Amino acid sequence: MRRCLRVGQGRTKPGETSTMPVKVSHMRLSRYFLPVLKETPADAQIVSHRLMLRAGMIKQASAGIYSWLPLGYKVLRRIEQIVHEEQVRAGHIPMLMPTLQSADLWRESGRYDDYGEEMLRITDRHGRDMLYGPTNEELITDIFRSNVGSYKDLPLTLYHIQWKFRDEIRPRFGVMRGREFLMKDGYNFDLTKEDALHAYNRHLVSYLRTYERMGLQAIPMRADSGPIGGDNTHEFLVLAETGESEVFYDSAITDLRFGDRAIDYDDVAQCQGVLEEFTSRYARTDETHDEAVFANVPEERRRTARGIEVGQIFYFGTKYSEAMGALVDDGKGGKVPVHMGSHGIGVSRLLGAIIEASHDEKGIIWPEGVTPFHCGIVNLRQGDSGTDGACDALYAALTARGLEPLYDDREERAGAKFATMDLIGLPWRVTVGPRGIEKGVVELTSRRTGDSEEMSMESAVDRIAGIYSDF
Ligand code: 5CA
Repeated sequence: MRRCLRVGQGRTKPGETSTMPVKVSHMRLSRYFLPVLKETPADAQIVSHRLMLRAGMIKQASAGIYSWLPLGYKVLRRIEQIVHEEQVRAGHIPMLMPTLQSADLWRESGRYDDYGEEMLRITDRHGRDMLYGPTNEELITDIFRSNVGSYKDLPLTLYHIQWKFRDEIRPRFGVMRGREFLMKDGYNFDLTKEDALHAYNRHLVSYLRTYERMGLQAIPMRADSGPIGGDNTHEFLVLAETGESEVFYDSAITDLRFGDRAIDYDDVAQCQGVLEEFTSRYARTDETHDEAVFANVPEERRRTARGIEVGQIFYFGTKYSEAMGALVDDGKGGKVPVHMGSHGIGVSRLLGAIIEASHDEKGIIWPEGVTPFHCGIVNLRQGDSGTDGACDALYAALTARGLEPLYDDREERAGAKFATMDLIGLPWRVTVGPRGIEKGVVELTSRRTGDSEEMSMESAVDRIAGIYSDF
């Protein structure tokens, strides 16, 4: 192995500072691990699943359980990063809870028996009942009740991004309906119902921002709360023919954008205003659809479609805090159960949803916000000192601007290199060929429009850096 570090090599002795430079390995396709498939996998029914397999992003380990290969892992991390940034911006606090939980907590809430076959139950060597968490209301309520006893510590919203397991009867569509999947789940604790509804609104606003940063339009729709409980809940749906949910909405809602408007997450009225703006039009999943109310929407705006659920927010009051004794001193001499809600984002499902919303017959088209690499570099004549040197210089100039290019330096035909770039969907490609070098230009191509433009290498770097300065 070329770059294998032998044991002891490069180690720093106690008291010594390391002088070994850390060399960031060039992202060259010849050294990367991108196992693209030539054939279309026969068992994948929807385009996002097919493209994720073909682009070497995931590999099924067993039904509904996937390994995340380097390219898929990179996008997963980008999505996770956006979720973190928007949660922290909203004032929510990151933490991490384990995947395996004790059944005892779930017996306290009464959900150990209610959850049914979807819960993966495990017995440890001491005969204790454990489970692989499908969600974390019980665990977080236990953390809360052990550590918080006063209204003075409220409001509090904690969240984590962790793997979940639901033993879905029919895992399908790749990461879209997995058994093991990555979820962001957040939990708010508030003294009053009003405060908890503000937390609900804050989540709604932060989710609008989160999905838009990923290039998605996700519409909040009135939904059913299922095993989580409570009456107040919205699902966020991305419209797509392959979506698993049937949805009914007023088409006027698709004109709404959150955009880059300023938001103060402590401003109760402002957050409530955003909720009203985005939920006053008719938009419901089939679980809560009401034909009589839908009939009030002007006929030309009534739409029935399918959607992918990429998130859900819940306010469920004191359901868990009462069952599990999560009480706080209310400042008036009494002890009251806290008002709670939980708020989920389907982090791994989002990869599928983004691809369903953004692809063409050649492959994926990543929105700039989540792309695994900022651009591709295609060398049309590998081994030619002119093009090789230009590609190295381009690579260095892009990385110096904080960008991450993927350089296709393989000894392949131009057609094969273009096909790979189109399949993996990097939004921008710079093509470097001998004729361009003679003229002092490279070619910059947009994956989305297919438009190409010749320009100097410096201009191409400036252009790409400019595009990403907004993300
Ligand atoms: N405790 C609440 C909120 S934290 C909860 O579990 N909500 S949930 O059931 O709606 O899940 C949150 C999100 O996880 C869903 O909106 C969906 O996007 C994603 N999700 C749920 N089940 C799966 C699955 N089997 N595969 C992939 N993603 C899933």
